[in-house]
Order: sequence, then C-alpha cells, then structure tokens
Amino acid sequence: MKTKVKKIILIVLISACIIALIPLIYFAIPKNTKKAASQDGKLILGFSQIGSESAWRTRNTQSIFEAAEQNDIQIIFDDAQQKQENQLKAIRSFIVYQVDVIAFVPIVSDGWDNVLQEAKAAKIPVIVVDRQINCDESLYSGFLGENGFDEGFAAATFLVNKCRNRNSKINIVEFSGTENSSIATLRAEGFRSVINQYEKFEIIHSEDGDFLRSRGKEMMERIINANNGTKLNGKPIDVIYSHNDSMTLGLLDALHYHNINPSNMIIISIDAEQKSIDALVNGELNCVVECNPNSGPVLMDLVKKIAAGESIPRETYMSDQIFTETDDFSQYTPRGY
Ligand code: GYE
Repeated sequence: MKTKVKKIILIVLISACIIALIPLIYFAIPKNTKKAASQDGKLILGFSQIGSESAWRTRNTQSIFEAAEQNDIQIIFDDAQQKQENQLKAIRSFIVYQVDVIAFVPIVSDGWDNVLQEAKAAKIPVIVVDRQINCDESLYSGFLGENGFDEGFAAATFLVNKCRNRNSKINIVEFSGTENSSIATLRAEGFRSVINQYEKFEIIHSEDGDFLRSRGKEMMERIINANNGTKLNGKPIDVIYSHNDSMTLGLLDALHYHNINPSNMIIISIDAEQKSIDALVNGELNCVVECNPNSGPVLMDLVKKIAAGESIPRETYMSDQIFTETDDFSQYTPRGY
C-alpha cells in the first residue's frame, strides 16, 4: 500500500514539474523567425533560379546577388538544375523557413498553382521573374522580366526589312527554347505575328533546343548530315531564327566544323551576350535582339516595396535593344555577359 501511495505522489510531483516548465519552454522558443530576421533589419528573399543553361542565365543570377548585397537583403538561393520539381521543393523550403518574400523564375508556364496557394496561406508574397506563368493572378504579387513577344516581333521585323526586295520563297528554320516555357512560346508568337503576313516566308522546321549550346550544335549537325548541307528535305535553308545565343553559338560550331560559311544564310538570335555580338561584328550573324539579364536592382526595389506592405505593378518589363549588321560597331560597349 505504502509503495503505491509513494508512486502516486511521485507521478503527481513529476507532472506538476512538467506543467510548471511549459510556460518557461514556451517563452524560451523564438516565436517567428521572420520577427527574428526583421529584428536584425535584414529582409530575407527566397530565390529559385532555373539553373545556369546560358551566359544570359549566369549573368541574371549575378545581377540578383549583386543587387541583394547592395540593398542589404539576405538571399536564400536555390539552383533548380533545370527541373521544375526542384523549384517546387525550393519554394516549399522557403515557406517553411518563413522568408519575407519569394521570387522565382518558372522554367515552364504551368504547374505552380498548389505551391503558390501554400505561399499565400503562409502570407508570403511572391514575385514571378523572367518568365511568366499560367495561374490565378491573385496567387502572386507581380511579374518582372522581358517581353518575349516584342523580342520575336523585333526579330521578324528585321527579317522582313532585310528581305523586302526578295520575292522568292524564303525558308526558315526555328531553333526554339524550352518547350512550354513562356519565353519560347512568346518569342515564337511574336515572330509569327509578323512573318505570317507575308506568303513568301515559310517556317519549314521548328525544334526545341532547350536554350543549350550543345543542343544547338546537335540540331545543326543532324540537319547538315541528313541533308548534306544547309538544306531540309530538298529545300535550301535561307534563315535560321534562334531563340537564344547559346543555341546560336552551337549551330555556328557545327557550321564551322563543316566549313560552311554562316553568311550563306540569314541568322537571327536573341539575348545579346558578348560572344554573339562578336559573331555579328564578324559577319556570321545578321541581327541579335537583346534580352536584358540585369534585373537584380529592379527586383530588389520590388522586394522592398512588397515587404513594406506597398503594392507593385502587375507587370514590370526590362528594356531591350536590337543589334544589326548595319550598326556602327565602333559604338558598341562590352556586354558584361
Ligand atoms: O533568353 C536564355 C535563357 O528566360 C529570357 O532563358 C530567358 C531565356 C534566355 O536560357 O538564354
């Protein structure tokens, strides 16, 4: 009997101690990392980048890190290695970490609704960067990037002007960017919105090269080997429209390897990295449409605004320019990527 009473007293004592400890433990745990972060004044930005598939992408990442440092913003950065599932994982980890703002470059247009719902439920604002997405606009605060439609439109406008005195059929091969990415879709639409007004232009082949130099080379190689030159199914290739410089540099690699003079064709590219501008100056390309990768400073302004509870524009576009074979090349300045 005595031992049983002793046991009960012990259990009562222990539970009383535990109950007494709970408030102490409660007050000891930091309630809100955000609060902890904002206490030292630094905003925390969770940034999910696609990868490093091109010089353009690498410069874009650098621009974002440089601007974050200049604005004393802490970045939690994730390189998704070209995989959407890695981006979804990264965004979820930003939510768990309770960053102040999330920004991400969507590799493709679809499949973001759920994770953005989760960010919204966690009251973390989201900025979509560089490429656009198809989802309910209330799930993100705004978009910052380039206008892919205008870039495609500018490329086609150059082509129409260059061919204004040609009446014969003009065969075009398109090296397209990552399938289902907004930028490839818009660059294709912008280009076609112009050339489809002229019967003489025909896109005889369009292929996804994933914005990679290796794929650009591989696709050009295959065409040359299968057709014994820059022809396709017996039709001469008059124009190559490439959605980015990396693929363009790849197709030039293949032409060089087969001793084919690039100026046999009209070649139009997008991004304007230094190497493609050098190829333009060397007469190997005819037109390069800039896509400005230096969005870091603008992004940090948007991040600060949102974190301060201010609203931001639905869409903020970077300014682009166009480089063509008729420019005064002596006026060119280094591209920085
Ligand atoms: O043109 C290309 C990169 O999304 C605008 O992605 C970007 C594109 C850019 O791979 O070089």
